Amino acid sequence: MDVTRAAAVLSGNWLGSSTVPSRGLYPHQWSWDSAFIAIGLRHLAPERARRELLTLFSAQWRDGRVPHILFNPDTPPEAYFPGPGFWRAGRTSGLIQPPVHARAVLAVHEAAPDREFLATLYPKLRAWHEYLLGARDAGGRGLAAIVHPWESGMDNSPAWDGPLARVTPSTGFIRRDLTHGEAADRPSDEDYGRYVRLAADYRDSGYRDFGEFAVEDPGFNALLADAELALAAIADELALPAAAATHRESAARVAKALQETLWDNGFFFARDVRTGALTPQHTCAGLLPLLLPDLAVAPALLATATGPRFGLGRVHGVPSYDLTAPDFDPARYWRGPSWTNIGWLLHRALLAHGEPVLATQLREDLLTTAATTDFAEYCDPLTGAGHGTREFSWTAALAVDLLA
Ligand code: 9YW
Repeated sequence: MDVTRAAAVLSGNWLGSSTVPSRGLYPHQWSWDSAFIAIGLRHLAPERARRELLTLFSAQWRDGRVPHILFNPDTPPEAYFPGPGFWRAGRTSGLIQPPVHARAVLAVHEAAPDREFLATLYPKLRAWHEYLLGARDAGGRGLAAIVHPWESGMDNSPAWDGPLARVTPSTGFIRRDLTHGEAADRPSDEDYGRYVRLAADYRDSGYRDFGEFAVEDPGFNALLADAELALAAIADELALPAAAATHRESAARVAKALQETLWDNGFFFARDVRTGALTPQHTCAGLLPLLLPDLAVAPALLATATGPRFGLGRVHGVPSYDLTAPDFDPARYWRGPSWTNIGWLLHRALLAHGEPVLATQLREDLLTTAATTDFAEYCDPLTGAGHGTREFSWTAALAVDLLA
């Protein structure tokens, strides 16, 4: 793959102080996208990588949350729904996305050391993690709960079908996403109506209450534990050893809670906090605890990753959903397709757990697919065909990182 082409995608999507995930479909700044984008940009333009993250954190709320979207004031309001008028939260949405930012900040610093950048972001990252481990601990189990499918970053994951069934869909809004995306590649109208209902209820509670949807997601919490480890490394860099020790302890607590409460019969499942039950679907979120270095169940989880459900090494990327499930759909968003960010995370995880051959194979496949699909948003794991929007920023950014 040619790094120049990936760099051109990122330059084309750069707005001056942040990068849009895609010019047409996602014309604002998204939280976890920016973290993945910065991880690629650090090799091309470290100043832009720092700016990307600083811009996002300039929108952090007083309670510590990092909003999932920071709206670009120059984008016409009809370009994206739900826009700022819906959220009534100034320039941002009121939801969050997975906490991959500390990892990104550390990675940017490692590529281009800048102590001031670290010192500026360290207290903000701390406040962000404290919000997640405090206000978001809906179940009292030491895990952060998400209050909306969008917060998982995996919008229409089959794991949300059960909890979402309780929600009455909103009607009477216009979907802007279908202007830029194929309906067969996107969430259904009914699911979209439920997303809008949940978001409106959360907004009307002042962005405080746990409503009908409260879920402990293994992917989100694995990324949180990993982020606490990154924050510990940042604290070490800043010569704050006591703080570093606290972050390591916190990472260990989250990892322990994950293993004690979400691991069942060879896999990590999401818990529906309302019913107390684990959701039965095997999704790629359940593979993300492999990011954690001391994971006792890693061999069993690796066996599931390479077995028939995810076919790692025999398919393209990492399927977002169980290949053997009757409702597996190779084209529809998070119900089957492979996404580059999950592939990139699993590549790291495989290296951490002594699987260099599989890691290299995954890396080569991710790079080939990025190049042949013009940096598609996601791909069919069985054929490698591109789906969703093209010239997608994190596909380009993570390809740059895999090439470096
Ligand atoms: C939407 C921007 C976002 C990603 C999410 C992805 C999608 C937004 O796009 O959600 O409008 O549906 O699911 O992970 O951050 O790229």
